[in-house]
Amino acid sequence: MVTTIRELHALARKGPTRTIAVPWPHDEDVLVSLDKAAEAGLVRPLLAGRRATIEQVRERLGLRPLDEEIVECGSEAEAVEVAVRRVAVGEAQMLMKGLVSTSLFLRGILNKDTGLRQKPLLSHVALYQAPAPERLVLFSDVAMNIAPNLAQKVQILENAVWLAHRLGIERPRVAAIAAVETVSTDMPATLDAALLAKMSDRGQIKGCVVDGPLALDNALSAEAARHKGITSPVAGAADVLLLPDIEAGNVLYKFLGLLGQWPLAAILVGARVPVVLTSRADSDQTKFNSIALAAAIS
Ligand code: COD
Repeated sequence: MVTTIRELHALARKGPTRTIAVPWPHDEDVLVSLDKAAEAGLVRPLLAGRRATIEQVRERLGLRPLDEEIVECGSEAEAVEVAVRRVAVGEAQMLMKGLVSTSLFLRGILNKDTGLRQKPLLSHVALYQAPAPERLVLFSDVAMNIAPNLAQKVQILENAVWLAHRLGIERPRVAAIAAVETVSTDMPATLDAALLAKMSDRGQIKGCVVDGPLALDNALSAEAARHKGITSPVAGAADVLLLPDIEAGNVLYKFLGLLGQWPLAAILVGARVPVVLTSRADSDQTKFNSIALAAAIS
């Protein structure tokens, strides 16, 4: 079982070098992370963008040219189209968002004719290394699905559980997060969370154990759970946090990013290949971690 981001790097290094298509990689953190990943033998970059700009950024950073292919593109939209197409025809085995808007990038992946859909619902998973004791915790969905209904939450949960299994977490403990740990008709997230827990009890959701509603503190802290008198196999020990919507998830994601203390890797699950999807403001280290995660599960 992978329990730290460092172990994830080691797992990624065991696999073959894969081609990673990156639209509009005109960004220091993107290029530094690709440089590190290429050096580690994880990837061979296929860059869709402006060659002159890529070379300028490289020069500014003192990076040497890599063994890579650059496809000249005149716009972000063209770059997304080229990168997605190269993956679709099998010339690249991973995809990574460059300096393009998340919506534009996601629409390219979702395109019914030319995109990369595989599972019925694609979702984003942020994988954090939590401290004391060190362990991996998956947060979803913090970046793609805006206001998922119950059926979509089941799919988001299943995608996160799929990823947890790939990392060797055999029976992930899933916390369906709300603001409180009791069911309240005024708070729809608590109703969905209670239904997900019951679906898990009845075997409608498999391969994991789900409890909810749980508040963030009692999902992650055994002490907080004890304090509130919650008895649950998930409380205080959650491996997966199912966030109620993109607002809750993304605020948490950005806040943890600003604090910068929990190492992070972030990808999209459900497409034909792993997709590295970090925020533009995420560090080169987070981007490298995310490439390693994508490589580890390829
Ligand atoms: N998985 C599979 N299919 C999907 C998904 C999904 N997650 N989302 C939409 N679809 C399908 C729909 O079923 C439909 O067939 C088609 O795609 C269009 O659906 P719309 O009209 O809801 O989609 P769009 O194109 O308007 O929006 C889809 C986005 C993913 C672009 C949108 O949900 C979005 O902008 N999400 C937030 C992205 C973002 O800004 N994140 C911030 C991160 S920092």
